[in-house]
Amino acid sequence: MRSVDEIVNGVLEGDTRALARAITMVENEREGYEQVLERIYPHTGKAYVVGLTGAPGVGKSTLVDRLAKFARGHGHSVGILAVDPTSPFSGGAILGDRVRMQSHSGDPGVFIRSLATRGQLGGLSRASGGVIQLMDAAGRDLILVETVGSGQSEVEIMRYAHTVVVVVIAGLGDEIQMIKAGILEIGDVFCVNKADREGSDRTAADLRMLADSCSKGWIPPVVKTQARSGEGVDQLYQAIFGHRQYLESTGDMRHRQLRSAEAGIRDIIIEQVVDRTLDLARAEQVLDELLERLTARQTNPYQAAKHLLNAYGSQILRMCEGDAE
Ligand SMILES: Nc1nc2c(ncn2[C@@H]2O[C@H](COP(=O)(O)OP(=O)(O)O)[C@@H](O)[C@H]2O)c(=O)[nH]1
Ligand SMILES: [Mg+2]
Repeated sequence: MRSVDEIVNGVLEGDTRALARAITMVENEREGYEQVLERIYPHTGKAYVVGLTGAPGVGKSTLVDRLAKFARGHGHSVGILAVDPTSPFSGGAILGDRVRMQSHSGDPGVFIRSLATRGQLGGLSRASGGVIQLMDAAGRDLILVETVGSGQSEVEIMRYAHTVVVVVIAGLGDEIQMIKAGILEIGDVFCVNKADREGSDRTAADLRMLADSCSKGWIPPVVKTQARSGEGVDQLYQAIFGHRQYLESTGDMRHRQLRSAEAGIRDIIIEQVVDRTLDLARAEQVLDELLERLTARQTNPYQAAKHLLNAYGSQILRMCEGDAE
């Protein structure tokens, strides 16, 4: 196995093989991955991170592919992360993404990776945050993150993005679904893809009204695209960079940076406290007993949670200190 030193140095030199190895370490939580992430962290914060989110099949991968081409045309290096929590391991969606992003094979300026499901709560978001940091430290100028799936994990991962693009198509009733899932609130740019479809103008007009009504400060632009032919992708690119300029000129960039920093801490606390507390309690059969008592209504969830935090809090703190060494 390669040493942490070699991998860290490789990533910082922009070596794509080292970057690929480091990402695999993070994805599989292989021994040393936390050290790698700790060591590269001081070298992050330079990349611009754009998240694209939306229902399966709306054309996110095709758009990402087009945006990457645009960015290459402007001389930027690109990292692409496709996150699909619904697709375990060799799932179809990610394979499809690979195919749709193949136009970059042979261009070392575009680095593509996908992440599939992770068992635990927050695991996918934490791994995504780590991968984004690795690509950033490896010198990628623009990082495009594609997420699909059910509301919560999308929202979590998008906290790592500077600009969030919400992609919809006409005729799915997507708008209503998104309002429900809270996706609409996180959009900085709305993209109505497959604008060749009937009803696209209407969908765009509806979104424009929504964007106008709920915005404070930045009014999210609505862009119509046809990713397959490439039509409108230049406008989408401009809308994304218009948002970037807005963030930079208003000081809102600082808020995005703080949001991303908080997301990083939160994901780790969830792992170290939530998962560890439950794992320890499970291992000592304390959890089973508590659950029995809960279902018998002999205790309540607040009492039970306090009991567990009391019982394992100091042990977990010692474990965290051990990790940090
Ligand atoms: N008609 C039409 N099809 C498109 C357009 N953009 C993408 N597609 C197709 O929609 C399908 C799903 O695209 P994909 O990028 O994989 O969607 P994702 O699941 O959101 O990543 C593919 O067959 C694309 O070729 C478009 O603008 N118009
Ligand atoms: Mg896709």
